[in-house]
Amino acid sequence: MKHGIFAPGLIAILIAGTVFAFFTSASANAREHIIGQANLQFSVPLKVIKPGDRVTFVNNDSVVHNIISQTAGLQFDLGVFEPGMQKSVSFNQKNGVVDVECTVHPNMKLTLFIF
Ligand SMILES: [Cu+2]
Repeated sequence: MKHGIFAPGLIAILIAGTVFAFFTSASANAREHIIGQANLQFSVPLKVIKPGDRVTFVNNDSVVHNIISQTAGLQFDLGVFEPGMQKSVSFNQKNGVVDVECTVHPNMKLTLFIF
């Protein structure tokens, strides 16, 4: 009956490996861009990225942020995140100009150019 005990774990490992392989192959050429938030501003006002790239937002402030985009077709909402936390968003195979803002701090603006 050892087989019965180990099978679920083995299946889980196989599934995890397959998922990992899928994501690593899909993002083989993708880059990660780190954009900080400090003093209630993004670390850069604009950034050029490529389709498939990922942007990681790092909260270096002492207050929460909630970073969003309402740009048609390129919307995202990272939700409220605490000082010291980071959240990422991937832009999958789509060109565009993304207006990024913070719902907590209306003066925080960032423009992402994806092409
Ligand atoms: Cu904010």
